[in-house]
Amino acid sequence: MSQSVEPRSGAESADIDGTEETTDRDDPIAEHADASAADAGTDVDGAGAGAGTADGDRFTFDDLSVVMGTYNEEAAIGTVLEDIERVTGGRAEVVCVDGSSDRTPEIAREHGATVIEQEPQGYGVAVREAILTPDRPVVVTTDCDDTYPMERLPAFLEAINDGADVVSGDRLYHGAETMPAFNRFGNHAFAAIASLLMGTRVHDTTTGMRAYRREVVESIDWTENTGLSAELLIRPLVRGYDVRELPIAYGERAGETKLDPIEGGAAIAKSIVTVCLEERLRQL
Ligand SMILES: Nc1nc2c(ncn2[C@@H]2O[C@H](COP(=O)(O)OP(=O)(O)OP(=O)(O)O)[C@@H](O)[C@H]2O)c(=O)[nH]1
Ligand SMILES: [Mg+2]
Repeated sequence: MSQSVEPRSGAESADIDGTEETTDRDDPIAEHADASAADAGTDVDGAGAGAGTADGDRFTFDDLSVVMGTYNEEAAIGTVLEDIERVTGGRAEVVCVDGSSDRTPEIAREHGATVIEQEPQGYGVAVREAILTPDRPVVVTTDCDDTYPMERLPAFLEAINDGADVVSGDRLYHGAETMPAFNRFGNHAFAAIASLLMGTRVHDTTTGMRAYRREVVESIDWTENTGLSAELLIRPLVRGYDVRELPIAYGERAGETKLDPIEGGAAIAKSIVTVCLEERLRQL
């Protein structure tokens, strides 16, 4: 597949405030993606010739890597990897960057995942390694805690095939009732601050589930740790890539959180302000 992922100029295609063509929360792409999710795999599961590698072809699950940081997630990893296998027919590659002291890496290997061992140094250090490891053309990030809906992988791939460079799962659209109230409040506040600073409305800046064209993750230098998720949305958006939000359900976390809400929240707020200002300055 040789679609250009050069950023478009200005806000034309990066606008996700709903005033432009495809990015409104109720827009046709989101609805289309919702519909395709209900029919997991029919449109994107890879019957197409060339498996998305030839010019003009669509990406399939053979072109997809699902990547995650894993840190003592033995309560969830089996379910998450089984869901990915079921939804993609075992065709997506799975990469876990692991810092666990429990059985997480053994379980991951038993499910056929590639496991990269790394001392635990925080979310962003692990996820940066995870997104840069595979060489498949589409990378999806998730948390390994059973909160994100793997059955929506077809919808994410569909939006990439529709031309998106980044597809960002919006947990807050459906209310995120399973999210602790403090976190939910914080996530709304982060999205409001980022929107103000970027001049473009976004609704969930800290989601862990996104799809990226490989060229996007490779063309930007990532600097943040706890705030990496916000950075992975903000830098491509301000640079004019086609970034779209896709409403997703959000489940109850299995196992213990790895994020301290106060300390982590402060780090994320700092990352949002720093990254937004850096990107706005870069535009001058
Ligand atoms: N390898 C590695 N993975 C990490 C590290 N910190 C967090 N993770 C993983 O990154 C993902 C996100 O961490 P979570 O604890 O779910 O953080 P969160 O989503 O902000 O918080 P929750 O509301 O509890 O889900 C999980 O899959 C963690 O296992 C780390 O230092 N090293
Ligand atoms: Mg999580």
